[in-house]
Amino acid sequence: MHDTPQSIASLTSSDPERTIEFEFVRATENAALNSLSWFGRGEKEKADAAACDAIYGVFDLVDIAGEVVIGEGIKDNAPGIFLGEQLGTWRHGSARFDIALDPIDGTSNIARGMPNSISVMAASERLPHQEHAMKNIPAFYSTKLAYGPEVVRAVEGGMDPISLDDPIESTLSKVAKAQGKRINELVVMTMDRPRHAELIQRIRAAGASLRLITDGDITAAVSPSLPDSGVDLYYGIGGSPEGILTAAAMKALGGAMLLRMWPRDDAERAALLEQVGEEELNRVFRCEDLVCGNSALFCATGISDSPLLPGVQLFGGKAVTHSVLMRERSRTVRYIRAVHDLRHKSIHLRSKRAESKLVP
Ligand code: VTB
Repeated sequence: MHDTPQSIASLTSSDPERTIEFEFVRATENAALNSLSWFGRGEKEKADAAACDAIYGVFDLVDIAGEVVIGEGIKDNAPGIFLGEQLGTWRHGSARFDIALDPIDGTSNIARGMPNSISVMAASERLPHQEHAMKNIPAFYSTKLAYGPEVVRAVEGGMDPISLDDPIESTLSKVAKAQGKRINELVVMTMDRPRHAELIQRIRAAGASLRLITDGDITAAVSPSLPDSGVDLYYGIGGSPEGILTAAAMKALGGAMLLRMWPRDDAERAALLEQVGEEELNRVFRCEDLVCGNSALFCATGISDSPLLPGVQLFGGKAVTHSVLMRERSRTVRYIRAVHDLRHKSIHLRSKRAESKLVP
């Protein structure tokens, strides 16, 4: 049977992600390009503000009804696009999406001119009966354990499940077995933080290699699910909002992540107990609990090099960006390399409510 114009229209209306997904690439590309002039300048707030301005600017022109359910601000007091804000024109009939974003994951890296920074967004269609399509985890930090599709398949095939309650040594054995490797061939990624001192020491004692990063645990947690990243496991305590963005990517890549809130101190524990109760505080969330249903879209553009994406390259009046766009429904993972001619390129900024040149 051939498609008719009606069937194409109905495909689009039953799956609005198909048409709007490319606007997300435009948004993260523009955020990366607009923040680039702050690279290495020690002004992380200014880089972040430039990225936000560009993302707002793109969505001011897009017909969706997007609500930011995971935004910035809670964690680092930065300028940002906050929880509850609306993105898109909200024109009558626009598709309703929950949006999670981190205009720059790794702002400190940008400020210091270091690798591992991306602009990242995720979205999930909110259906009429749903209160939310994405979960808001109120803790500042969560423990996250992320592994790739081979391990997922091994568990489906009968291997003991991976558990956040297992000692790290036994998790390493399971991951090694699932991947047909020895423990000393495994590479584990985590953030270099004092709170990980014991974890780091035990991973090394077990014989696995560590790749320590300073910041940016979305790319780190996604790495084990990418075929050529050279990373087998991500484990560590990092920002909770980053966990939701990671979950959207994992659903499209077929990997998995376990996440549990990690209160920083007794005061935060008490506040969380009051807010969500003990069961929820101790609950281990899976990606499908964090991003519900089968609508998950994840999009990122590299600002500086990371295991997920190369950073922006500038030469001869051109900027080259590398983005990844993926959706759970199709499981298509697109890598999009774009060449921007800076003499012609303009981006729409919220602050100017107009198209603006990147270079004066
Ligand atoms: C984490 C990590 C982020 O900041 O939130 C980290 O998830 C903050 O941890 O990717 P610290 O408070 O220990 O610095 C990032 O690395 C960047 O936002």
